[in-house]
Amino acid sequence: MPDPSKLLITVAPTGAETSKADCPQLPTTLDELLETAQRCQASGAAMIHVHIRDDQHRPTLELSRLTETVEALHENTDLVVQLSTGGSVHDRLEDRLKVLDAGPDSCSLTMGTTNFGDDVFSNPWPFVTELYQLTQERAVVPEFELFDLGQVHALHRLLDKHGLPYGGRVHCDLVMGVPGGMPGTADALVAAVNAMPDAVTSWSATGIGRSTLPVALAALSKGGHLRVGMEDVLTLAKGVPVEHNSQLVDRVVALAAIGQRRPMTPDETRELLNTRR
Ligand code: KMH
Ligand code: ZN
Repeated sequence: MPDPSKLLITVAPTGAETSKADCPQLPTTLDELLETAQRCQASGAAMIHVHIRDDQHRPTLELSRLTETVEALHENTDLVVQLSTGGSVHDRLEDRLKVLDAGPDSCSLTMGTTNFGDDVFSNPWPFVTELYQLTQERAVVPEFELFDLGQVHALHRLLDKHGLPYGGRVHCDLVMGVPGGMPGTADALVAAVNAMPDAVTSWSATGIGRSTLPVALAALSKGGHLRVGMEDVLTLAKGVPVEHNSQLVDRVVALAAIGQRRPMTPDETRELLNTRR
């Protein structure tokens, strides 16, 4: 039984949506990613959700770069390494399936197609089931990304048909406040958590943009874990840019302390998620 006073903090430092030109402090090179990862770990993060960039700072799923990134994160940090299989809205489904070849501990797995601002984040059902079965074969622990209530329902369907993930734990992340998905409100969070399958063993939440604080506070109140980072929010307050991902980790560590919750270590997270040793 996991200790309810412990808080898993996942940092999502880069994402695929923000350009380096618009945000020079966004970690886009491997050196910048490692520096961010180390500082965020020191601040209290235990898992890192990784999107990588090419030499021109554009999102890429190039396998050799992904593999090098996973190895470098393992060598230079203790963090649980979760690769994004969502990539950018422009990535091909076949390239997103190949992400698992890079050998991450965990990967994101989005439970359905979502309007994503003016774009479409495509996750057709056959792709979801193929990726899920691949995670089972490759011993990679999926984190189910839930952008709306319908995707919570889809998780019931997936688990009913294809069984539990590798390791037997079911970990979800509510991604809230995306234009096209569920709003980043306490009401939506409670509805989504209450609709989750009984098999869910842990969940975190993240609120995009201005919803980051309401979602973090609601998740803490409801006993959930947190994801923070510049993938999801670029300001600390109106007109105050995030200069480093560790500021976002520090802020939720402080919020959690008020609620008498302490950051979970990477090893405790490996136990929680039952990742491959
Ligand atoms: N960049 C978004 C289109 C994931 O990492 O799995 C998808 C995303 C979700 O960020
Ligand atoms: Zn992502």
